[in-house]
Amino acid sequence: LQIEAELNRGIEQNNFVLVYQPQIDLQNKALLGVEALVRFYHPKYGLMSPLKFIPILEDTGIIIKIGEWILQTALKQLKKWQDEGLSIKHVAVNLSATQFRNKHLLESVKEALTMSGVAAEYLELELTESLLLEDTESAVRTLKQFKDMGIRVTIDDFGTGYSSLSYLRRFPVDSLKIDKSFIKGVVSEPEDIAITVATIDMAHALGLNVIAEGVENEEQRDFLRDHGCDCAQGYFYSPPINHEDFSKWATTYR
Ligand code: G
Ligand code: G
Ligand code: MN
Ligand code: NA
Repeated sequence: LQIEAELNRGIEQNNFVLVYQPQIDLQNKALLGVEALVRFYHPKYGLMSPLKFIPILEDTGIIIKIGEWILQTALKQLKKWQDEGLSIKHVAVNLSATQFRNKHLLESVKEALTMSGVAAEYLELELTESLLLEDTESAVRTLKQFKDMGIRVTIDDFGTGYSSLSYLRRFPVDSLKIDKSFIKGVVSEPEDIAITVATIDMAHALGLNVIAEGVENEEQRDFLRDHGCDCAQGYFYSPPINHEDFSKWATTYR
């Protein structure tokens, strides 16, 4: 209950911050986009992982309010970077199940775009596979509305959920993000290699982009690039960092 109250006050107390991680085009090495990830600094206990506090935000419904703050903050930051002349093609924002099911989702996304002055094509939403499979009919409807608005959608943590190919065909999404658990063994474990290569080929056969997350070294980067993966994200390039550090990173990258 205490933690609930603290999370609930988190925006006003400036205890939530966003950190940003670059996404790199594997074929030309250019900075392509950035993923925004939320952090919570507990007034007493310090930094808390989203793995701990997102479930609490979800169960209490506080995620709706925080989710709107996350979207608005990420889009405003992208606008600043674009005004500073940084070439960033999109900001990716994670949506959780409660947000995705909320009937005001579309409205609040539109509002965040309007408030920030960012065009819809610069926003990418990351949704997990399992979230989409909860109610496929309504998921398809919501995804179509995003598509009509020009917003792009990525299936996050791909491969860890149910991964039905027939559903994948029905979802109007733009890209798949291969989960970091497969990238970990992508140069050494035959199963991870097989799954990663198959995912890249399948995504391309369906006209989708593929991004790999959790890229930590040159060997993984080279393997993914040589197997046609479009984009990469991970500690090899940069961990998630605050906006000031990201500005510095981006101006010195390359
Ligand atoms: O950022 P990591 O750095 O620790 O994130 C852990 C988990 O929390 C990931 O599964 C990630 O998708 C999720 N997460 C991080 N930021 C957000 C966010 O802004 N919204 C939602 N819904 N999930 C997030
Ligand atoms: O939203 P998603 O589930 O994709 O969250 C990404 C998670 O992966 C975050 O917790 C982020 O901090 C973490 N992450 C980002 N890059 C790396 C990496 O190179 N290695 C590992 N192990 N984790 C990473
Ligand atoms: Mn993500
Ligand atoms: Na992921």
